[in-house]
Amino acid sequence: NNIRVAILGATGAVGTEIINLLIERDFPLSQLKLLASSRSAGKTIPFKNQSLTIEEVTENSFDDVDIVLASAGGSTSKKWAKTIIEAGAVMIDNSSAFRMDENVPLVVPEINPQDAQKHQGIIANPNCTTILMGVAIYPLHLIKPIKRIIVSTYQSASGAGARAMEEVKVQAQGILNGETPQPEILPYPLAFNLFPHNSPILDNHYCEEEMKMVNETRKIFGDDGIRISATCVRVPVLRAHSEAINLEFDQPFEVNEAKEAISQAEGVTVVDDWANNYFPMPIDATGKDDVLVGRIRQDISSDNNLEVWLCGDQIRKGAALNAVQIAELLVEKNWLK
Ligand code: A2P
Ligand code: 11C
Repeated sequence: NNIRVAILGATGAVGTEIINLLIERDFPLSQLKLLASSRSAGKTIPFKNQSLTIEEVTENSFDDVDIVLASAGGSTSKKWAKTIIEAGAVMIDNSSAFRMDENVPLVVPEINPQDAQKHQGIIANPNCTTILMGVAIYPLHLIKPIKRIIVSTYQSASGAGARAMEEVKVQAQGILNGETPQPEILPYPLAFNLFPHNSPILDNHYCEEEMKMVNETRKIFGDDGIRISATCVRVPVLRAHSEAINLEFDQPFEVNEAKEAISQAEGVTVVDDWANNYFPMPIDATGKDDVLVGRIRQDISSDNNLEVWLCGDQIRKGAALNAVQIAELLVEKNWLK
């Protein structure tokens, strides 16, 4: 065990899960440094049979580190990227800060592991909705190229961070007690409600989250020609995202062949029980590494289209797990430098 890792944002929803995954997957650590803001400095977090102290991130935090797993938001990633690279570490960044930078590989290990080798100090972890969709549909794209994707998402509170998850729980309890919800982290009450995704609206009337699905999917698949339209919605689920996806090919795709291809793929479990109307649900996806995929069916309105439904743990495969898999890939292939 010889890899020195730092987690930037170690107290957050994703950071906490990264710590669990490093233990669970027996990552070859020689040192683990937990970094966050001054708000958390001095707090302790249990790690195996020790207790690790959270440190405030400073100029010298990365001097003795090989890999930085960053999940403290885009501005924190931008602030520290140069320091991390100059210290000789590789930053695996969960934020959107560098994803579309042409010098930064955007990697889902089940799809484009080879891109990680080209890094110049930063590798970006894609947006959660993009990762979950990608692992589910890439096996089909390999057989018959996908021409167009229409996707609607049902995104959990976890995508907005640990404090948003807490807000929904407290809100639900309050509403049951007859109180009027006063949201602080999310823009509107989410308990017993839903709303179009809370990321900024762009000039084309899509929100940032929707355009991430468009641009990031094209970059990961290495195919700028795929036409994609997304509608992203925040729903009162704690930590797994769901997606309804319509895929268009330039010829019919036989449903059984599609189901077989998805079931053979890494990182995916098919849950497709028509007899019992039992398909992927967020409660079943929560805490699981695999993306659950089902309701794979012919689109009755178009011969060349399939419908697919999925649920995936937003914090695990959607963020922390994908980042840890990238770290494992770098170690395994000796691509750290
Ligand atoms: P802190 O707990 O000290 O605020 P989440 O996405 O769940 O909201 O988590 C965000 C993570 O990013 C937390 O670990 C948080 O630490 C960390 N963080 C936020 N702002 C900064 C900052 N300016 N510098 C370092 N870490 C930060
Ligand atoms: C959400 N996917 O569920 C978002 C959060 O680009 O990493 C993460 C945004 C990002 O709200």
